[in-house]
Amino acid sequence: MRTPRVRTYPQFSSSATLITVAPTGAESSKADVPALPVTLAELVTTARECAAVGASIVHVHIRDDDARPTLDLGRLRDTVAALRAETNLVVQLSSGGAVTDPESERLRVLDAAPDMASCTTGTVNFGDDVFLNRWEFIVALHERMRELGIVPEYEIFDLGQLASLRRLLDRHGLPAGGHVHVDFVLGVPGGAPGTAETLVAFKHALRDLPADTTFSATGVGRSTLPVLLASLSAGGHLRVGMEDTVTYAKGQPVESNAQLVARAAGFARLAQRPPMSPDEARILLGIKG
Ligand code: KMH
Ligand code: ZN
Repeated sequence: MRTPRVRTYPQFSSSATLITVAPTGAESSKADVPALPVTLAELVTTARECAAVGASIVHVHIRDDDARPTLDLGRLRDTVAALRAETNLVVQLSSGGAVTDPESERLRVLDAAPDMASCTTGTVNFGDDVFLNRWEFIVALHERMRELGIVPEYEIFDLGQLASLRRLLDRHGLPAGGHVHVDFVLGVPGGAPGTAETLVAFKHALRDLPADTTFSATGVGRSTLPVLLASLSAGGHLRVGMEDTVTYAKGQPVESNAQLVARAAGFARLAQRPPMSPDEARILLGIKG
């Protein structure tokens, strides 16, 4: 009997899935979401649990003693040290902070010397607020990360931000590590919607960036699953976590970040793209040390 020929597509058959967990964010309050990790001990426990079920990067926002968002440099340094001591995860600090954080404090986050930091390449409406990212500030973040050897994750909330990223790389060079990795953050009220159509359009726009550019995607709120499934099927990576989603299913609050990572890892295995280890993530992203 003739064996049927099967065409293989590299991104489906061979590449593992990078799973980032964004456990806290700056928007939900502990009073509204009791399972949110807000202390350093809670964050480290969450990170360990998420690593055990398939996460390789942790995207970090921290809180003060009253559980309010803070960019306190001492706390950020302690957080980086504790996550490094207790996990093998790639530590990515948010330079976005909260919408109220001044540029000077957002830039100073880099002095905590994480492996990675986020960088958004444009301003976007953010619910009733504005997430402000002026061109000069984007350039300052990009250049400081190059100086310090911190690998950026470009967080993209709308399509024009990919064009700005191209302009940034053309004028100011490739990021530390030489590899470009972007994360599509979809479904923010004011940004691009969290749909498969958006994901495909954004992926298409990557043609203007270096050929080996990688992408992950996250869908805010109830767009979590459509975006996750679209990203997996399009050869992308995943971000999940309580920064983006606090409802697991209709009427069912998320119990823990590990619950979301475990679900993402399960889908990734079904797609025959199992979760990648933190060390594999370091190689992919050009993270040294
Ligand atoms: N909290 C948002 C205003 C980032 O981490 O870089 C910005 C944000 C993006 O979460
Ligand atoms: Zn964030």
